[in-house]
Amino acid sequence: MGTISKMGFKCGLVGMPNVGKSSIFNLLTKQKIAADNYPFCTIDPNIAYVEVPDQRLDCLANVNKSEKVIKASIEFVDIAGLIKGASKGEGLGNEFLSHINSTDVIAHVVRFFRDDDILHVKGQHNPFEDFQDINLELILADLNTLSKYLERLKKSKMNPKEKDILVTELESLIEHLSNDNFASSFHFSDDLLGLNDLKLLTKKPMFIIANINDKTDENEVLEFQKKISDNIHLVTIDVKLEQDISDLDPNDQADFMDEMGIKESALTRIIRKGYELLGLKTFFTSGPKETRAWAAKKDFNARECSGIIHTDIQKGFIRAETVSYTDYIDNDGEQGSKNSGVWRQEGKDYMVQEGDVIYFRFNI
Ligand SMILES: Nc1nc2c(ncn2[C@@H]2O[C@H](COP(=O)(O)OP(=O)(O)O)[C@@H](O)[C@H]2O)c(=O)[nH]1
Ligand SMILES: [Mg+2]
Repeated sequence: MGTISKMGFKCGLVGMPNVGKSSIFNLLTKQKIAADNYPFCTIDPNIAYVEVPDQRLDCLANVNKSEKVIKASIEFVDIAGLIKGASKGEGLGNEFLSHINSTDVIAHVVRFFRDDDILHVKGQHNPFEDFQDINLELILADLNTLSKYLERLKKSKMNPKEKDILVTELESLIEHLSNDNFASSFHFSDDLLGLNDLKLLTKKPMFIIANINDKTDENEVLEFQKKISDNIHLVTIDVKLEQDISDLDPNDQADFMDEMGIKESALTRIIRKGYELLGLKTFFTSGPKETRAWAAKKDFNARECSGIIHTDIQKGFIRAETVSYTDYIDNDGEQGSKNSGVWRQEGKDYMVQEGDVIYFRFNI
């Protein structure tokens, strides 16, 4: 991935109908960021741009007396319409699956809350079965993609030796999925990884949002966690409670959370988890005009990071002047960092570190 669009990081909410996806989404949109910071945002009722909380921003802004503070953001998409049979065209079917395809992370919402007034699509309460039903649709969609891909590959004019290797590897991937496994748990060879046009839903990182209420038996969530693979993270949320909190006056919110012993809102935890699973790192730009956090893929070098700010900076990249966040704060900003010799000049290949404060030099 060379240049990326600024708003390119997407987290899709999926799950059975009536599990609370739209309710969670609506809570996220309440934190909607000031639109004038993001003039290129399209207005789509199913997309929310959500700011990533980061306390370091205020400290940086304080050093430079910045007029404006802009947080990093990620995009959340409410993906409705997944039901059993989607991979065979039920419900929104393939249209729905292509929405998931455009996301980078999947947040799988599972209903643990109990409420007789809210219809359960399957007629009975069974979080694990719900979870598996959705997963199976994703696996079936991938199997569909893979068999078409394999057919095309077999007909292609590729060097027969290379082709044979790929065919064998794809066949073992198909077998892996046929045994109800996700592509994310398959060991991809470099050859397979090289197939950039092969896009699989179950290869995307996924985490679970367990939507509970006061009638949920805690053990039920624990039992669920035991049944799923260790590397699938789970965030618990009580949507109704969070709705109540968000309806409070901002000043009362903190008090209420203190009383309830809640350290961080579930939304903050969801946003963080999404950010973490996207494999992102944060770097900062800071000056009197604005202090801003930018999200970059973990393996982005200085030049690639500069492209997140503007493609012109990437094109005319000269160097990155940088210092770690801690050194920047300890030395009271740029001048202090220069005076104590921690301010560095780095070239285009410099691997930007989490928290770096950067000034990019470029010409156009
Ligand atoms: N009691 C209760 N009801 C909920 C909870 N979350 C969602 N609901 C209700 O369940 C219904 C479906 O929720 P919605 O967010 O639209 O689900 P979606 O189909 O997954 O988008 C709505 O009437 C919600 O008010 C919850 O945590 N507790
Ligand atoms: Mg919905």
